[in-house]
Amino acid sequence: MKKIWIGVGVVCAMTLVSCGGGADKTEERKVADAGAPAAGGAAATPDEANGGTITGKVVFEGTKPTAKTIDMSAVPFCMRAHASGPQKTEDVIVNDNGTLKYAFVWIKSGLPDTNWQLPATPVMLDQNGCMYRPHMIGVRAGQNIDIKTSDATNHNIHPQPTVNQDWNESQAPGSEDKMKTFPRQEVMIPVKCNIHPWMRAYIGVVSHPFFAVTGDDGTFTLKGLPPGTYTVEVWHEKYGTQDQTVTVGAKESKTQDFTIKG
Ligand SMILES: [Cu+2]
Repeated sequence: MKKIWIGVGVVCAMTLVSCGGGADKTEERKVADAGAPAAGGAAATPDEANGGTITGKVVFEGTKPTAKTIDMSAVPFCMRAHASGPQKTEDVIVNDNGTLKYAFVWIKSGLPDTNWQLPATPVMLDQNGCMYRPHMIGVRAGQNIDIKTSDATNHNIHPQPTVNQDWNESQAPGSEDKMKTFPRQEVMIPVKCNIHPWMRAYIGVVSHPFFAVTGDDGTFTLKGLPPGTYTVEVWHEKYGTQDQTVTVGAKESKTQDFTIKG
């Protein structure tokens, strides 16, 4: 426990913006305890029948950036994997309906202090065609991440957290999956591969179940929220973060869209 406190102190010293006030320190403290088992009492699950819902979409505004072709020519295996069409960059994907893909939406603050049940199933992260699939995942603090490789070439998985512990492991073709967890909330952990510099994934680690990654329609739904006032944050790897305050009652559904300017 003492070790965790020292760790939080260091993080606060380095990120003065997010750790300036007393309220933020309380938040950091909760964050530090996110993965710890609760002392007694059954773990809660979101009450989807009686809870509130926050839904919306992440709209992109501006000139749509053009995805670039990734140059994999240095590694013939990787290039052959995309023989039918070159792989494009995934840092900004604007969907056909004008929304953003791979935006991470989560409840940043406002939730009661609850011991939320951890899902038993892991979240999959594959290395396929020398790309991380999918590009972004959301996972609970303490939940397993099943890291697999579908490729006949060596990879190296190198998450670069600032709140959790850094690690760096190679994965050879045909080797068994790696089960990994991050014990502490952290939005966001970039993941690189030391062998293939273009490989990038993002793992959002959250201490509760209310988060989503936008897909091809750019929408998100956070269901089963206890009635309350929440800070909902969207995180995007290129456009940063945006917060909105949303109050939701029991069985109430609120729509809160985000507009990200390109
Ligand atoms: Cu790789």
